[in-house]
Amino acid sequence: MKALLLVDIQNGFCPGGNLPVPDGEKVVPVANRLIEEGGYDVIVASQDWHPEGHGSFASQHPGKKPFEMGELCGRPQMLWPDHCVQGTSDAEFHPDLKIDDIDYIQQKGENPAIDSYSAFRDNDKAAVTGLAGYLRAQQINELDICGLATDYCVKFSALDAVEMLPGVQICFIEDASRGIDPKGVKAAIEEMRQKGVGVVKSRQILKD
Ligand code: VGL
Ligand code: ZN
Repeated sequence: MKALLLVDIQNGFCPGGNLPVPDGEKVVPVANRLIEEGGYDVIVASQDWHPEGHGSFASQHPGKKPFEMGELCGRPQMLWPDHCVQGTSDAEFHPDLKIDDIDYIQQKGENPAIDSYSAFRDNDKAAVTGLAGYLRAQQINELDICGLATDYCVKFSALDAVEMLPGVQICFIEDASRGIDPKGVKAAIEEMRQKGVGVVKSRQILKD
C-alpha cells in the first residue's frame, strides 16, 4: 500500500498568507497531479492549526520580531509571524488543492506551549498525533511526502516517518515542495537523504 502525505499546503504558506513560502503556490498543480494520477492507495494531509497567541508567534515574545530566535518549552525556537490561526482563512488549504480526495487530515500545533513542525509529533517528540497510527492501520509500505515548507514541516515529518514507521520506504518529492530559506532547503535535503529518505521528482512517480 502506497500513501501520499501533503504537508501544510495552506493559504498561510502561499503568497498573500501570513508566513509565505517563496513560490509556495507552485506546489499545488504538482500535488493535484500526484493526488489524481500518482496511484496512491491512501492520501493524507497535515494542517498547521494554531490557537490564537501560540507560543511560536513572535507577538508573544516582548521585544522579539518574526524570524528571530527565541525560546519555547526550554528549547531554542524560531519565532514566526502569527500564522495559520484556527478558523481563519490563513489556516485553510489552498483553494485549488483537490482536498475531496484526501482520506485523513492531521491538524497539528494546537498546544500553545510547544511547536509541532512534524505531522507526527511535537518538536520535543513527547506527544504524538494520530497520523502514524492511522498509516500503520492502513498497512502502508511506501510513504511519499511533499508540501510546505521543505526546511521545516516537510523535513521534520519525513525524519519522524523514518523513525516511527519502520519498514516503510519514505520519499521526499522535491518539485512538489518549496522551502523558506534556500540554504535551509539544501541542508534539509542533505539531512533527509543521509537519514534514509529517498529524494525523487514527481515525474518518476507519475510515469509508472
Ligand atoms: C511551518 C513554520 C511554522 C511549516 C509551520 O509548515 O513548515 N513552518 N509553522
Ligand atoms: Zn506553524
